[in-house]
Amino acid sequence: MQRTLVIIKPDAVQRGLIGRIISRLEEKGLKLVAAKLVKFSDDIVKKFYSHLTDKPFFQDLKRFMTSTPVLLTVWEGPEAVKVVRKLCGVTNSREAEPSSIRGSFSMSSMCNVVHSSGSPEEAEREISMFFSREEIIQWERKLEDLMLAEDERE
Ligand code: IDP
Ligand code: MG
Repeated sequence: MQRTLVIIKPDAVQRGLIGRIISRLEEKGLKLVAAKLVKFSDDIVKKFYSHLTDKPFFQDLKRFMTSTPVLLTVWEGPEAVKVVRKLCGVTNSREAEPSSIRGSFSMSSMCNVVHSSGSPEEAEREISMFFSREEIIQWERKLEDLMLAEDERE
């Protein structure tokens, strides 16, 4: 089953939105398989956002991402990466679908409440940055056969 990383960012943690964001993902049918509260260091931000270090907004992004702990979560489901990207909405929250998480909770292109992995390869790299194998919990969801067809449960 595909996995994706969702980070609940400092703005959402400060605003008390953790529960509402997690609810959206749970309600959709994604399965939570790992979670951890972490305070990012400058080095982690540089490594995590290595594709952005040359951007003019990078210093602000680093300050933002290190300001408050973030909640790291891993979710599982068929096509989880694509499904969760859609649920989150596009980077600039002002352009995001109003029903998406960013579209619902943010007006910013930086303080956009969540991160989600952009591709299955990115998801694997990001998850392995923060979680060991033992920290990803395999558990049986009792309602699985009511939520997914058999060929979607692999
Ligand atoms: P993504 O989070 O939608 O995948 P990326 O381009 O990977 O978008 O950028 C990572 C993060 O960097 C964004 O979520 C946002 O917090 C910040 N960011 C990206 N582009 C801008 C910008 O133009 N201005 C300010 N912050 C930005
Ligand atoms: Mg990205």
